[in-house]
Formats: sequence, structure tokens, C-alpha cells
Amino acid sequence: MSGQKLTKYRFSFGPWNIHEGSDPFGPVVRQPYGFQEKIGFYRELGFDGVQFHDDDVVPNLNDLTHEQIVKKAKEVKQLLDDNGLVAEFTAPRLWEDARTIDGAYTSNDPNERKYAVERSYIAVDIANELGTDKIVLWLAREGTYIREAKSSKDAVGYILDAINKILDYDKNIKILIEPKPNEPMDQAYIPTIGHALALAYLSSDPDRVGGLIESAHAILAGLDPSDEMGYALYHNKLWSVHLNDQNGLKFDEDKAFGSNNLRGAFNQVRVLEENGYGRNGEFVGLDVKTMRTQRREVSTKHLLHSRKMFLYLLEKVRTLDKERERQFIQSRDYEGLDWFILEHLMS
Ligand code: XLS
Ligand code: MG
Repeated sequence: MSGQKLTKYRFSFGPWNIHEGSDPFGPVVRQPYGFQEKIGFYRELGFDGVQFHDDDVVPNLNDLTHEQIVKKAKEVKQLLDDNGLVAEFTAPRLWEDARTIDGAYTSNDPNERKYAVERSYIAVDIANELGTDKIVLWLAREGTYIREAKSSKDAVGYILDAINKILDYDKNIKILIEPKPNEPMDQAYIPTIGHALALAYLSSDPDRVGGLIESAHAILAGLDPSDEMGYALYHNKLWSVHLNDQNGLKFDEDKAFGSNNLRGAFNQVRVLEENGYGRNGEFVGLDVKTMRTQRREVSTKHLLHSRKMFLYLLEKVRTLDKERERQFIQSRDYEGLDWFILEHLMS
């Protein structure tokens, strides 16, 4: 990396990260901000990119014609332009509609599988109107509550079929698969980036299928997020990230980046920085949730702090004495190396 221009990172989050605090056990606790108000927060928080679900852009899209969808998407594109923002990706929301109760691409009902693919086409149309060539597939309900409900082998075929149909529908779109091992399902079919990239290589156009890695999702799979990122970077298929944190194997907490494991966060920033992530326009994306206890007027701090944490740790990566580190490695003194890293992080 020496001598190379330092990467100037761009940051993104989805409007759902500024939310009203409801959880499975309680209603909203904060007065909602309107969509335009949320868009108004981005620049002041230091963010350039907006992640979207299809229906964040076009609410109630199931009830609209193609023309109405395009018209609404154009309005949102204008709003982004007016606020100096760009869309990072659009994600089809395949986990709320009644036709996705038993899964979307892997539903046992062929009509529901058809709905999921057609809904994905709409997400592609919206992405095109917003000026992004990326859609994200978080395969939320592609899994089971009990194993006997579906065929795990057939499910792979259904997901691959959906991916190939999307690639065929639009010759420019790039698909980012966001793996997660569980929740809402008891067990999901594409739990890790390894599973996701295997699908990419099986697809009809592997160069247009890659991955988005979320810190918490890797942790929920019992894996180290920075190793997962290193794996995808080797394949040149880490096209976005959702940086956040997670305290153990439980529901997806979407904690602020670095909030639970500073060393783990350091290694995520390091693997991104040292392997050129961001040099081809990739965003440092967040997927973080405000604590339910936070009052409305201070319900964007988790975004501000997560971005600040990335930049603090970036400074730690860039100021690490690599020669000293190399000496510890060369002499196989990993206890010494461990202390050296900890001292650096604490200094
Ligand atoms: C899950 C996903 C989800 C987004 C993208 O973590 O990132 O939060 O809605 O689909
Ligand atoms: Mg996510």
C-alpha cells in the first residue's frame, strides 16, 4: 500500500437505520421521522450513499403500475440529487408480503416463487431509475423452521434459478448476496459468504454476482467477520459491507460498529484498508439500530459513532508499526504480537 494514494471512503446506510424503536416485544417509542427528513440527515452525519429497499423508494409498490413505480422512483432520484446523495443499492423486500410467508424464491408454492422473482425485477427497475447497478438479496425467508418443510437441495436450485432470471432480465445489474445463518428463519439456506459465492460461480454470469458481508451475520454464524471479508476480497467479490456489532449468539442486534468488540472491528477495517476495498467505489455501509431507550432527538448517534469508529480505527491501521509486527511474526512470538496490537489500540 506504501506510496499509493490513501483511500477516501464513502459511507452509506439505509433509512431503516433511523427507526422508531419497536422490537418484537414492544411498540414504537419514538415519533417517526419522515422519509425526506431522514434523507436530510445524511450529509450532516457524513454519509454520501443511501441504501434502499424497493418499497422505501416506492411505498405500496404491489398496488402500482410500472409507470407509477418509475414515476415515484424518478422523484426519489431527484430528491437524492437535490441532497447531493447517491443510491448505493436497492433490495427487494421479500420478507413482509403475505406471498413470502413460506419463503420467497424457495416457497413451496410455485406462484409465490414467481411473485418473488417478479418483485425482484421491480427492484431492478427501481435501481436503474436511481442510477445504481446493484441490488442486494438478503435471503431472509429462504430457509425453514423445521428441516422437513423443504428440500435443502431443491432450495439451492430455486435460489439459483431466481438469480439467473434476474441476470437475464437486466444485462447490467449486479447482484450482491447478503448471507445470514438464521433469523427470521430457524435455519437459512445461504448462511455464509462461502455459500453465497458458490452460488455466484454457478450462476449464468458469475462476474455479476458477488456479496455483501454484515459483521453481525458472520458472528451469528460463529465466524470472524474480517476473515469472511478476506475470503470475499480474495475472490474480488466483496462489493459492499454492513458494518455493525453483535454480542454473542442471539437475535441480530445490529449494534453500533465497535460497540462490543473493538479488536474485531479493528481487524475488519484493516482487511478492507489493506486490500483496496473502496477503491472501485465500494461504500462502507452500515446496518445499525438505535437503542430502543434513545430519545428521538438523539436517535442518529449510532450512525455518527459507527462512522467515527471506522475512521478512528482506520488511523490505527495506518499508524501501526508494520516492521515491528513483522518481527513478532518472523520470530513466531504471537504473545508479543498480541500485546503489541492491544497496546497500539489502547494508546
Ligand atoms: C439484513 C439486511 C436488511 C436490509 C437489506 O441485515 O441487511 O437489514 O434490509 O435487505
Ligand atoms: Mg444487513
